[in-house]
Amino acid sequence: MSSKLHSYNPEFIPDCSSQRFGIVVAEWNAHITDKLLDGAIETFLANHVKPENIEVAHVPGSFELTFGAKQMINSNKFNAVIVLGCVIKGDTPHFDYVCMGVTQGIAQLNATANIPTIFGMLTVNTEQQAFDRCGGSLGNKGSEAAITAIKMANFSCK
Ligand code: DLZ
Repeated sequence: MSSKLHSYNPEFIPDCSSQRFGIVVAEWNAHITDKLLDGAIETFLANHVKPENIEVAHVPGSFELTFGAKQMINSNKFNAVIVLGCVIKGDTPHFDYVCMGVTQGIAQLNATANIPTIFGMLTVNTEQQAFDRCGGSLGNKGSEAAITAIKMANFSCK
């Protein structure tokens, strides 16, 4: 089995045909995050998630992803939540603070909530590195987030 999520083997993807997924997307760097969202939705649909079981909500920037995810978790509607964002170091004077804030926020949700939150935020040095990861030479991290969401929604420690 490949260790790369973007070349996953569909045979190893659990049945998620009756599961529900929430996606929170940052509007900042929308030219990138829209592509991450497309990748996530395409991958959910390719793995038999029903379109009506995918809910998308937008927030202004990546820093708001934690709040958006928390609201989705508290709605009790979903089996897993994905956050999608893009922070570009060269364009973001307080890059480290935004990245750390979101990383810690999502980690805290994962440590406390009953459903998983999947971290689909690009933290890159250049716009080109972002393009490479939203459908370019390094795949689509939104798609990888969807695969991770499906796997984690079906996590079992039996
Ligand atoms: C302010 C800001 C900056 C400078 N850069 C980014 C970025 O690269 N990516 C991103 O998603 N958001 C950025 N933001 C917005 C913050 O995430 C947040 O929306 C504002 O600080 C308001 O809380």
